[in-house]
Amino acid sequence: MDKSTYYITTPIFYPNDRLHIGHAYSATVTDTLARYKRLRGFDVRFLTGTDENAQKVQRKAQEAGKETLQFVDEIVASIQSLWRRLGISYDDYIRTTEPRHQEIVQKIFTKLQDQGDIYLGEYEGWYCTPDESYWTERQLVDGKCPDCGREVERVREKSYFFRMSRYADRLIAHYQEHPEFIVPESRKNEMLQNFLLPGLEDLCVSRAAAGWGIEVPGDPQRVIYVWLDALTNYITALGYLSGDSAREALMARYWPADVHMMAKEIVRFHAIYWPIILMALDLPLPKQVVGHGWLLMKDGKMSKSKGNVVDPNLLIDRYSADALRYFLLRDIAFGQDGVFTLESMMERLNYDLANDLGNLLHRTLSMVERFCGGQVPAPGPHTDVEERFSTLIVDAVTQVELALDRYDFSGALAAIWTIVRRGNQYIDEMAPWALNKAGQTERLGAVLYNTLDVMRIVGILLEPFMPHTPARIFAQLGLDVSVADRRSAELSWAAAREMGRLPSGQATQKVEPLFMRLDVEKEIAELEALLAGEVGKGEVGKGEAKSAPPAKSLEVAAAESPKAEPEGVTTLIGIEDFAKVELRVARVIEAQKIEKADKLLKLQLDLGYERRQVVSGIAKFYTPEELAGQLVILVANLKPVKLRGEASHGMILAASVGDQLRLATVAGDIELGAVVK
Ligand code: ME8
Repeated sequence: MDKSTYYITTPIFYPNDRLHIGHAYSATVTDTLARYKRLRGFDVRFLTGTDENAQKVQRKAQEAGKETLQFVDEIVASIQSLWRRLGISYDDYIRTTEPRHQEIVQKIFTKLQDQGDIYLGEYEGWYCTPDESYWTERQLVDGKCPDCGREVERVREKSYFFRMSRYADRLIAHYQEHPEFIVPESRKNEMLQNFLLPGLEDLCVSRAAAGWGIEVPGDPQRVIYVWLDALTNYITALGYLSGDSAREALMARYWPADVHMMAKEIVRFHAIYWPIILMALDLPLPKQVVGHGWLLMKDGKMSKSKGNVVDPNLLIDRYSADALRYFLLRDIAFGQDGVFTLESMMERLNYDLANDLGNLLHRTLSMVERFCGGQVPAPGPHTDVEERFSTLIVDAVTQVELALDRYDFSGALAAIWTIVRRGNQYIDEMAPWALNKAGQTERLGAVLYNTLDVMRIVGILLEPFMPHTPARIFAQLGLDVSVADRRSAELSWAAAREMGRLPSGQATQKVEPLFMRLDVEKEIAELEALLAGEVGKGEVGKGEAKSAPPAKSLEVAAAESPKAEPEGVTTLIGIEDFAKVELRVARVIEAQKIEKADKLLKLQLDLGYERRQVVSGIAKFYTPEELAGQLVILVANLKPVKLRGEASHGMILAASVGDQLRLATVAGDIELGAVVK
């Protein structure tokens, strides 16, 4: 039986400057879906590319004093190199300057003209060059572009128009019959209210030629409007109308697209104009148009003069592509805007990757080396504990699948992390070091086998999100990576549900940390210096592309960002500020006095997945004996400090008024390490 196909696309990006982490986010979510579908056995086609015929690209080349195509070639090379480094597994990269695209766009234009969908008229109105968008007087907001708020240019020229109005009713009916067409659904209402219901105006589909762009067939005075040209990339890349049967077979196999992925500002073009163009061409419509949120900076817009443009290459150099991908996918709630901060990235890398994931593999392998001579031990019979663990894994895999079906990347990773955290707890509870001491060799082997096996499962589940890390995990588990490449049975997606599929007897590899723990303060200082350096470089370099206008989305964010509160007033914080504080439930294992510090107690805390020492100023209110066994709430992501020579990794919460103090705790039973929010 033929495999089901899955055709997914990113927007084609304007090559007018190097891409930033917002673009990297878009490519990463698309890639994650493509990889996931491949693992699930789909015949996947993943398309990305560049939208090169835009006027603003030509203007940027002129500013840089370069011939347009040469300018574009250089940027395209930088984009392709970034995608390679980030592990973006596209099957095809389309450049709209390629003949395979340009010739077909002209054929499409002629076909639409012959059918009477395109006619010659006169355009009088406004044009936003940064957005490459036409606007009517009525649509402008305070005389500016309603999308990005920038200046618009008055245009009056003979132009070709597309009779959009012909298809508006069919499009509205399509929305009704296919409620899943636009994700999230709120955007559908926006399309209906703002564009379709008030009456769709005919779209101007040409510009006066200025030496760049695709010529209107038979009219060298004009070029085809860049959005008409750009949108068709999704089918020209599949050989539509190419006359080449091998290439047209791609069209037959993959069209209609399953998902067009993009950020919210261009949903309008994909949910209105693109379906109408397809209707006019008598082609089926894509199954889904998915608009994600924007990646914003803490101080609003990303601009080189502010020194806050984040080049993904810098983060890949320092932390690896997988670390960047993990952060983007885990930290941003899909569909919503997310604020990028170096602090939150460092925290994710330290807590989730170095502590939780890295530690699980590291401590297990170290014990296998110490107790089992560096060989994967034999599995033993499951006890109730393993049965429960196995149920947790099956549930988590289901959660990952459900989450990915609704584009909830963060939720999918959180589900994988329930396995990782349980793995660490399992080690704590089973205490292999004690089994070793007690000479319970078989049980010891079984426990370590299970933990290694859990790493196999985690490795499989991580593949769509972090394409480089699983191979490293598998290699350390002694699995031949070439076997992993061939997707052997124990590394298939289905095998992630089954404990006990790891072969035993093979030698594990030397312990090599997956992710390094970072000194947050030092990292941030160094990164800020590096980012500032990047700005300098861009501005000084003669003949270099001048700094880009800030990404539109980031500019809008600045305009919308709330003003600072006046001093002396309780500062309201957003949920994103609160979310920075990681509160967790911990149990006090023991408390001790600190010599010559009568206010301080040194506490050993159990967080389920790790032990911590915290120094707390509660000696006047609690005795060490009273504290032992208490459940407390720990601020788990506080920078470590030294108090009276003792390291303190966090702070426990207490309520205090006057000379009273009471520890904050949680009512009832809850797993150690549980997040308080
Ligand atoms: O619009 N956060 O190209 P473009 C998240 N050529 N995603 C972001 C982002 C941010 N801050 N900034 C950019 C175009 N993006 C047209 C598309 S498609 C036929 C033509 C991502 O270079 C996001 O996917 O301006 C957004 O939709 C896209 O880049 C816009 O890229």
